[in-house]
Amino acid sequence: MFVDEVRIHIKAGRGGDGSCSFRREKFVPRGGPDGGDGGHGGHVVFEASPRMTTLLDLRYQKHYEAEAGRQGGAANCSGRTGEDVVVAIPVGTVIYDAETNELLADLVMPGQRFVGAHGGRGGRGNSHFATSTNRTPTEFETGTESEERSLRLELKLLADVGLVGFPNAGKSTLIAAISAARPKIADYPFTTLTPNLGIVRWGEKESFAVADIPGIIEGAHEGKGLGFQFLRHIERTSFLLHMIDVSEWAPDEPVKTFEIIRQELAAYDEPITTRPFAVIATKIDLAGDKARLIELQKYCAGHGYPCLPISAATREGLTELVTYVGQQVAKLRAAPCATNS
Ligand SMILES: Nc1nc2c(ncn2[C@@H]2O[C@H](COP(=O)(O)OP(=O)(O)OP(=O)(O)O)[C@@H](O)[C@H]2O)c(=O)[nH]1
Ligand SMILES: [Mg+2]
Repeated sequence: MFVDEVRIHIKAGRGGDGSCSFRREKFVPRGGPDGGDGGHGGHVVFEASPRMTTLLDLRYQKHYEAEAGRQGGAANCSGRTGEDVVVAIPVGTVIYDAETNELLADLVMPGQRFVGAHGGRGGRGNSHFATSTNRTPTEFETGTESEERSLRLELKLLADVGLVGFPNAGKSTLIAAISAARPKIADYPFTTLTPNLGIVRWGEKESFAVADIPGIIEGAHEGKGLGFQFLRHIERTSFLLHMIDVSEWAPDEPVKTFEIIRQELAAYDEPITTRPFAVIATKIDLAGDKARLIELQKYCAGHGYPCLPISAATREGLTELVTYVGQQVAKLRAAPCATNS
């Protein structure tokens, strides 16, 4: 099961108390203070792990608590430090404070860590409090309280290219044809219910990552179909492919389809519509007299949008598509702020 949003509660370990103790030695009636310090409490730490692909584990375990520091001991023995709790999360997870919605961390690199809750400090033992006038202090510090907070974690896939389109447009068929991803493909809407990620190799040794997400439909902004729940997975992409079925049996007119998708994207997040994109006319092997393809091509030419016809079934246009997208991604990596204009 794919889970991309969870709420959890974390609590670090409290600091251990300092100790109050005096040296006991034979023939020394009043030994000096020797109370050791308390240990620091453990932290709750998040670590981005490339082995994890979903937040599912955190749906089952919602509470994480690190160990408290131990109390200091006699003979200046420090208490043991509480062990950290390390929570593995997928690369691409964004961590928010669940109450204030403040963005706390965005773990995009494998191995990257974030301390979500700091352990309390250990208190000092009475050996620290001896002065020239008070050689037998009974004073010691208690450990400090630890941090505790509720968090919301969101996984946003890290991909260069996002596939958007109506259900059944051929998104998953394309990702299966150009990468090693093997998503479910079928002749009915909403076959894809969770995002798929595929790595496309091109050129000598280059590659880009593509995210295939469930289809969106008119009214997605009102929650129709699967609503917007998966659009977060194209937020980090730098290039979009608008997948439009131009086969003669396509249920919708291509230009209208394109415009609806643009409106839905704008309703989700206006800046997404300034992102560079190309229009992909899919299923051209079923295009009949090509009326729909020609209509879409004319429209794109009129607006200056790149339009690439493909058939994932016969593989027509796939090499051109992969090379074109690879080049665009390479350009965008070099100049990450470019837009379609
Ligand atoms: N003939 C032909 N059929 C295609 C082509 N691309 C996709 N199909 C068929 O179209 C249907 C839908 O394809 P999918 O790839 O599942 O479509 P999708 O866009 O991922 O759909 P959702 O996951 O529901 O959003 C399947 O029956 C595919 O076999 C193509 O180029 N030619
Ligand atoms: Mg699909």
